[in-house]
Amino acid sequence: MRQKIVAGNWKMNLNKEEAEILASEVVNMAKDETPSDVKVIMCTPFIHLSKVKSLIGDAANVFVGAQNCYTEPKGAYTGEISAQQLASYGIDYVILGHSERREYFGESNEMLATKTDAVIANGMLPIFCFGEVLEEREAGTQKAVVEKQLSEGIFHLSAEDFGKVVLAYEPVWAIGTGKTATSAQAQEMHKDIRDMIAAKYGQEVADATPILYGGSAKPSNAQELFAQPDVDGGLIGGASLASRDFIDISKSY
Ligand code: 3PY
Repeated sequence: MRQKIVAGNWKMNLNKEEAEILASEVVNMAKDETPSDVKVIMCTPFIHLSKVKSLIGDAANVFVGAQNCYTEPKGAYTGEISAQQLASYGIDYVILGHSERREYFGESNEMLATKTDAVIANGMLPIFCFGEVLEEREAGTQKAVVEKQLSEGIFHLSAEDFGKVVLAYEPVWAIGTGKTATSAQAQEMHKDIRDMIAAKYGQEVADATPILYGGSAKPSNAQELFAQPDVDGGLIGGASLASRDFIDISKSY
């Protein structure tokens, strides 16, 4: 049985008060309503992490994640936050390689490989994002694109470390566009990804790797997506900013 995960990517949203209200609501609702075998993760802007962590308290199925970290542990890198610093706050997960970071901040697969190492070396778990852009899908090259992102970004890991990674397939054409991949398109790619993992690490590791779908997932499509055999959960953008929607998604298995 693979871990079921619903992770919210708040992106650059919410002020202090809004963040505290949302996190408190999510924690209370997740305790009462989310099935105990589903992990709920809130990936917040850096400034909210510590407070959200304290609001989670002893809730057993709720976790906190960052949305990025820097490659280096410390030093003269004005404005950056290291994996080491995040770990010192007890942060559980770190999103790496979201398409917005790849596109707006020029993050390469090589840089993401270093960030992945830093996250794992500091005892946290990476949520590694990847996916093709519209032109690549239209050209039918999506599988090759994804394979390159995985081989250059995380296939350098040992099997033991790879076992700590959560994958998030996010077709870029479905992010912030309101377009979602059909459940059949998601399943096809998730199965291909699992086959790539099996070819590299063996079937047992592939069968144990959680692969989330990301890209305009919401309460109205989560059930169909999560019903696919190789879709283990979601990385949720806009719908994670509304506690009711987010928790409904966590109940969509
Ligand atoms: C989206 O759902 O749009 C996302 O980018 C999730 O990370």
